[in-house]
Amino acid sequence: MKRIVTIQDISCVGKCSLTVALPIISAMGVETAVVPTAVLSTHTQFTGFTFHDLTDEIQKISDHWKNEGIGFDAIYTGYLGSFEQIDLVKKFFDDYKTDNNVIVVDPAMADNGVLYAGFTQEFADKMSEVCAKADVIVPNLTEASFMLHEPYAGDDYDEEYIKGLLKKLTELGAKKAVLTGMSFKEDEIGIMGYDSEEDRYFSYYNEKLPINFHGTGDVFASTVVGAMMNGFSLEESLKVAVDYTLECMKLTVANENHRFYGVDFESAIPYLVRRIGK
Ligand code: PXL
Repeated sequence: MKRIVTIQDISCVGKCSLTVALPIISAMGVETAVVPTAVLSTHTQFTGFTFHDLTDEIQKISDHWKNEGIGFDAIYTGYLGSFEQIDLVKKFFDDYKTDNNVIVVDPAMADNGVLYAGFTQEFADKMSEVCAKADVIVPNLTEASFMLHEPYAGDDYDEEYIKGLLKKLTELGAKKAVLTGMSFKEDEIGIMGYDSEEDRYFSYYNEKLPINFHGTGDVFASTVVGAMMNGFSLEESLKVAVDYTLECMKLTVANENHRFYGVDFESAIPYLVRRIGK
């Protein structure tokens, strides 16, 4: 069985970060080790959330695993809470990267043109150092714009502009860059990516619903990692992730009692498992 490690916070209520990555990747038949970087009562879109920093644990956990001879088929990072955590994650990559594993970075720090609570342009610059070490990065347009010091284009962009951003993202150092939430037709949304080693662009779109939910980026990135660990190519994995994220959103809309803070990814897990042929 493949084993991955994901490094991000645990928001105890919120349907994001570890409470999404752990169930989704596990459901895909992949052992999912975790490095919790902080414990929050909820994600930061709530007011009054508590925050307990676990930065001091990161190196200790990593050192113990080294002693045990533990390795990973993928290293997947999401929301990170501080500059120091970013330095520790970069070191973790140096310690655990091999010729046979893959580093996937979701620079989860912003959406809809704004940074999440507590983050600054300097933090976005620091996050691009994590992206530089990745095989695959999956920012949304807001995150990419902050990392590249580009004005946020909102809905006002075309393919040429996105291709330019993708190329610049790989120039930060990542081998492959994927922009999520890309929409060039009113009724379609999906991804556009660039493979710098093959100098090739790719894209995939599915139905666009007239609604946005929090946490879909984490559902998406977790699914990409899980599908790759099931032997899917990156492009096939991105398709699975777009389709599953849409399925989660559809089931959320259909549930009139859905939570306001995240999607019903749990209800769509049977779809995901069927989709990857498990
Ligand atoms: O979904 C990304 C995310 C992860 N973790 C925390 C967050 C957010 C987004 O707001 O606040 C703590």
